[in-house]
Amino acid sequence: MSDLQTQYRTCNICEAMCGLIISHDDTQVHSIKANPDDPLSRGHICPKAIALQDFRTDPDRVTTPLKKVDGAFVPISWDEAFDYAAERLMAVQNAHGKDGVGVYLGNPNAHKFGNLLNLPTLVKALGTSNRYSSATADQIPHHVASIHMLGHPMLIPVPDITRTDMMLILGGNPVVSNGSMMTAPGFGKHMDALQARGGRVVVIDPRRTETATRAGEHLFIRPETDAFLLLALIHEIFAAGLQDLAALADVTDSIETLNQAVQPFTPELAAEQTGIDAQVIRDLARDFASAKSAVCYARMGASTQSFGSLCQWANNTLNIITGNFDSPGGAMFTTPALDYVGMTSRKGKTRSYPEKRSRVSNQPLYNGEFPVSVMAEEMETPGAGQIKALVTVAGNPVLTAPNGQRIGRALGQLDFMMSIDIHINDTSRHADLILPATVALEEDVYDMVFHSFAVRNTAAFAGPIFAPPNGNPAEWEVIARLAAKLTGSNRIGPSPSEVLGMLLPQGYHADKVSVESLLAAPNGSIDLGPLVPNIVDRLETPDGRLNLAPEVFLADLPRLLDFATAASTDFPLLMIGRRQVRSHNSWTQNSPRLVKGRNRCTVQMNPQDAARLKLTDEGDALIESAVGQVTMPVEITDDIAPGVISIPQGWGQRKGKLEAATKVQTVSINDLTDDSRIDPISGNAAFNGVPVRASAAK
Ligand SMILES: Nc1nc2c(c(=O)[nH]1)N[C@H]1C(S)=C(S)[C@@H](COP(=O)(O)OP(=O)(O)OC[C@H]3O[C@@H](n4cnc5c(=O)[nH]c(N)nc54)[C@H](O)[C@@H]3O)O[C@H]1N2
Ligand SMILES: Nc1nc2c(c(=O)[nH]1)N[C@H]1C(S)=C(S)[C@@H](COP(=O)(O)OP(=O)(O)OC[C@H]3O[C@@H](n4cnc5c(=O)[nH]c(N)nc54)[C@H](O)[C@@H]3O)O[C@H]1N2
Ligand code: SF4
Ligand SMILES: [Mo]
Repeated sequence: MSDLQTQYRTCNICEAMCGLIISHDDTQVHSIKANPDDPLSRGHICPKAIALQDFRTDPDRVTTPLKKVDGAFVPISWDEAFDYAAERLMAVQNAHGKDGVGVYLGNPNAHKFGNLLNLPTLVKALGTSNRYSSATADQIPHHVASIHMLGHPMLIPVPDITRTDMMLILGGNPVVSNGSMMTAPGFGKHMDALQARGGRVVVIDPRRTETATRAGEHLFIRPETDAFLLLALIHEIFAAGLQDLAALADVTDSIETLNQAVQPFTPELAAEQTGIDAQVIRDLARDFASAKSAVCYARMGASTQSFGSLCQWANNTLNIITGNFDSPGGAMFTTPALDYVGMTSRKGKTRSYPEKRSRVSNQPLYNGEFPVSVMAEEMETPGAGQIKALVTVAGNPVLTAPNGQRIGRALGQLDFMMSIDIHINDTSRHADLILPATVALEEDVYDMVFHSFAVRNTAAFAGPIFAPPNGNPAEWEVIARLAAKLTGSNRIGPSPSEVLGMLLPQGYHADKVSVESLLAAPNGSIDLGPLVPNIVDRLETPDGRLNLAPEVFLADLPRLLDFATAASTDFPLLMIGRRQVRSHNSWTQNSPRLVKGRNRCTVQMNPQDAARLKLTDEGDALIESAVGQVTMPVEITDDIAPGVISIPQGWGQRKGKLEAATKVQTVSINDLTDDSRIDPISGNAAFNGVPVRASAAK
């Protein structure tokens, strides 16, 4: 055994960026522990971080390029692999035009700065407009609200949870997810501290979540009706004359237009739609507006639904009109060491949105990407611009996109498909070529994205601990070499750490933060302090002002007013999703230490519904939607509202080489979600509120 060494490192599985202390020798990890002195995570860790070592040694990991020959994958050399990729992709583009090749980028890319720096070069080399990512399964409503109100998609307000006196959480479960568009490791402890200083947390969710239980205050809401609630809160604040723009009064436009627009959204209407009592809504509005500071935070449940964009607009608006925007204890903006907004400033530029519309069903394109919901139809529908080949990088849309089975069928019809992935998963198994990727401990780590959404400004960088297997290149280099091959060049750009060295001097903390100072930081991380007010100088709208009532949202209000919650007779239940502490999306389930124990892929159902449907905890239920069906164990609990069922996301790995390490077959929620259900403003998938029916499985 070689000498033991210690590395301070950020976990890059989820958005929380927990500080870790990793003890290792040259060949293996000895321990992975929480870093109590990390200025952001302050000793928080979750079981997934321990599994970082498993992803490296996973026996099912792809460690050489694999080419499909007569239906079976055979190892080939890197040179052969790049030649084969370029030959087949170019053949498709020669026959069908540039758009004949589609590209899908999955969630792990957002956590790997080498990928983020090099993927734009690959996408440019492909020259296709058929671009997709997991972002439209996740968060486009947040970007759309920021674009129209603040002028830049990445000016995302973050709840200042360390100073707030009241927090309203809609459709997020940060005790489990550790926050999203809100990097808040150890959220539960933040919540405890908030309550200990006399503050309140109110959780609004169709499920009494782990966050709701710890918060103490919880209100059940009927799925997809959050916009009614948020607009009623705004309505009530105007009615009580409690609106106050505070420091933003001089830069904010259209408050009277907003007041007029929310007139129809009374607490009584909201009560009818949401199931929350009108007086409770009135009290909540007054408490929120009169709290010393308060912040409303709406996430997945409120953004991946049919009114996702309206929710995010109303969420910002509620914070703004109560003086809780860009002010301590409210929703604030980070000043990150690597300033992505500054690097991509839109100041003084006028753009029209959506940037484009999709070929088959006319859905909007934001941030250069079409909704993943239309990817299947773009592969299936003949004509100029049809996708005939696909490149996926760190993605698994067969399990993670709505109506995943349809995507699987469409992948089977392609002329060519290739994936860069660590696994032969439910998506990459359709590929003709798989290129292996390096995993976290084999790479540099600097978080380019999530420092921008963090509840405190910090910066951390660490290098690789282990060499990749078989002398493989780092993933950034695989991406860069593929791009170079496609453009007939043999040069690739500088390494990610070199690029970081060039970008940090342009950021907010150039005096303190450089690659060298980060590597020398005693805890592996530099503390850059609490969030500070800054938005007035940073507004990126063409006129430099904050718009409270963009037309795109006002024009969607009639659709909300028409929304009928009357359950369909064929599909009387509403399905929502959930996340679990010991899994991350669809890919950590191959770590035995994360999946051991009972099968967690259960359908949660209220006792009233179970009794009516004659379902018990011992039996399985058949769940059917307009697009598919699954059979799964039932978990009866009054933590879920009557009329609603919850199924966890990320399961359903097929039996075979890469089955979930559980001994039972699990199911994919996305065999049930419907790709025709989207938020029309943003194109984001509406995963929540899917009409379904349940019965005892035969
Ligand atoms: N019904 C429902 N569906 C959902 C959601 C939901 O709440 N409900 N959530 C949505 C959300 S928020 C998201 S972000 C998406 C995620 O959707 P995806 O990004 O499509 O899925 P992931 O499971 O994150 O899969 C990532 C893939 O990356 C591979 N991988 C892991 N690490 C690496 C690496 O370092 N390099 C490479 N090249 N590959 C790697 C894994 O093998 C896996 O195949 O799912 C969405 N789908
Ligand atoms: N452990 C773990 N952590 C993760 C992930 C993971 O897979 N596992 N994934 C990461 C990713 S990619 C993301 S994007 C984040 C997401 O982080 P969160 O936004 O916290 O996501 P969820 O835990 O899915 O929480 C969504 C909540 O919305 C509720 N909900 C559903 N429909 C509605 C509705 O109509 N209205 C309201 N008010 N609530 C509703 C659900 O019951 C659920 O509690 O988590 C990240 N962190
Ligand atoms: S919460 Fe878990 S997975 Fe997320 S960064 Fe922290 S340790 Fe990693
Ligand atoms: Mo996500």
